[in-house]
Amino acid sequence: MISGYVRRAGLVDVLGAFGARNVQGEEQQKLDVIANETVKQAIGFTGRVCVMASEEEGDPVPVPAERNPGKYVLLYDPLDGSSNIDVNVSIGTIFSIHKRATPGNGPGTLADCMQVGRDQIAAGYVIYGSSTVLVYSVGHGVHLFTLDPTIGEFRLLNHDIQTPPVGKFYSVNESYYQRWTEGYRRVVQMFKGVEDPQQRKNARYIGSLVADFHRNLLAGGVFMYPADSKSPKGKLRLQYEANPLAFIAEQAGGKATDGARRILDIEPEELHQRTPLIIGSTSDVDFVMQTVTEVDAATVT
Ligand code: P6P
Repeated sequence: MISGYVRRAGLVDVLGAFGARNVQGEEQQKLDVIANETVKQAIGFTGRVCVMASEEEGDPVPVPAERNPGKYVLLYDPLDGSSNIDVNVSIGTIFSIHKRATPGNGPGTLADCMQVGRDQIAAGYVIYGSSTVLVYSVGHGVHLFTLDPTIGEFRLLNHDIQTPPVGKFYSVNESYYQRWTEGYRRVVQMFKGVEDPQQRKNARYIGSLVADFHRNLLAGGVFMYPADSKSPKGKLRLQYEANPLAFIAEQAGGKATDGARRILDIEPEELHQRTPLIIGSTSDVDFVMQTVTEVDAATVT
């Protein structure tokens, strides 16, 4: 349904700003609102979930008792990268699924939405790119499906994706270079091959998390959105961006940290909390962590 809107964005009146701001203070695009409502309605009526939390909603959305709330919890970013919609750059829907944590079978609560990432039972994303691709895991490997619009079905293309241990790409918004610690500056210099040509990687940054993550998942690479002097907690959200992608990355043999801790071990303190994110090929994530730790420790002293 969302893919249908995205692919006709210029033809039906869904482009541009909605005229309001979301709980993050971001200007909502019309497609943000449409995607959010689509997920809320479609999933809310399945009888599978007891509560949903969305990037576009300030508070969790409990499923009312009369709709027989289910035993699952859905956390989602309905349309990540929406600032790219009007210029036809790939965007995506990201989702994270937990079992309900609170007792009973009534409407779910905020507590159900505040579970640690390692307890997810499923996670994934849909990327609206040259094709519409669904990537998900239920804890037994990562699987990739492509939507066949001629029959309206997702067809399995890749079973049990393993991300390369060493990647070809590094992805970061280098315009923030001046805001980074010395450690991240050194990492990017090394990825440019300044110190050792052997360490050079191709720079690829689309500015749409799902698109950058997906390319690195398949081809190998590391995506970095570090904390910086302007965003001391980073920009990306823990519950419905970092956690689901970290679940996928680890299931595919990759790694995800906030620069110090494993993303999936971070105990959430608020629903929309932000986190720095270093995610992708294991040896690249380890290299970033090691370099940043060593350089910043030396810089501090
Ligand atoms: P910046 C899109 O707005 C988004 O939330 C992610 O999809 C993307 O990775 C990031 O922000 C880009 O942020 O600061 O580089 O423009």
